[in-house]
Amino acid sequence: MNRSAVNRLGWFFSIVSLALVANIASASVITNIHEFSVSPVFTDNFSDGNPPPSAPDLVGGGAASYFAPAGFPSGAESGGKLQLDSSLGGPYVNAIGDSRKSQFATLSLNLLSLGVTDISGKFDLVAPPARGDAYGLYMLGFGPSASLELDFMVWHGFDDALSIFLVLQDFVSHTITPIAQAPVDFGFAEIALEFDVTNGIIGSYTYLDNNGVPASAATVLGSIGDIPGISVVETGFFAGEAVGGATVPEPMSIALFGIGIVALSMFSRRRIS
Ligand SMILES: [Ca+2]
Repeated sequence: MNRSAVNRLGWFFSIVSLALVANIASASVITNIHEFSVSPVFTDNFSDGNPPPSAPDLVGGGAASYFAPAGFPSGAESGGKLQLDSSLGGPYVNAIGDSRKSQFATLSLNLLSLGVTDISGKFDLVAPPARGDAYGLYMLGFGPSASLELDFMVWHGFDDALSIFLVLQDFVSHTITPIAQAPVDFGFAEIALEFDVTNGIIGSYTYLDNNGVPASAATVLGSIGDIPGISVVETGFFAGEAVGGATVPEPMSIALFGIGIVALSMFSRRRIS
């Protein structure tokens, strides 16, 4: 296995895995994703009954596939929705080594080579049930000098606050950096999460009605510049839960946030598309 493959495996086994403090009550996160779009090359409407790793072809007919190591059970994709259930996922650790259980699907494409401008997902807007639970989108960056995961998610925090949360995990420096956070309005049926990658990476969200039609204006949550040393960028969606046993105390998580913010300041801007 070459170094690149090792790096990628490291990524996949540490994916979507945010957990920071003690007193974790594990609970499965269950929601539906209705659409996953990587504009302008790919859209999955989850309408053919074949869950990931099966994927629609790219626009123009090129083959695409998901990397979904835990798989999805038959029947998970039904009626134009794919059910995400963290309890069916595998065990992983996050950038600071806390245990997570996540079900996810990564679109196995190098976005850098495809002129991608926008990545979005539409989800049923449910409350992640327990501390450390989340669902949403992520982007992965691989390179000789960086191993990064940007998570954009509906998050049940360790202070019990429910929020829309943009977070950067660095698996080289072992830091987790919060980028931006906003309260969730559960008065809507669905939420669209979107990464605009045309100039740095901008995360925005839009509330939707139960037909997936926008019911609010798009709101920019936060942004980061592009990151040097990244040679491959992939993206996907997930549901994940914290697994009991983590013992990092609350003040430690605050200290780690501070370290992460210092790490972030070292990034320079670079277009990824
Ligand atoms: Ca399908």
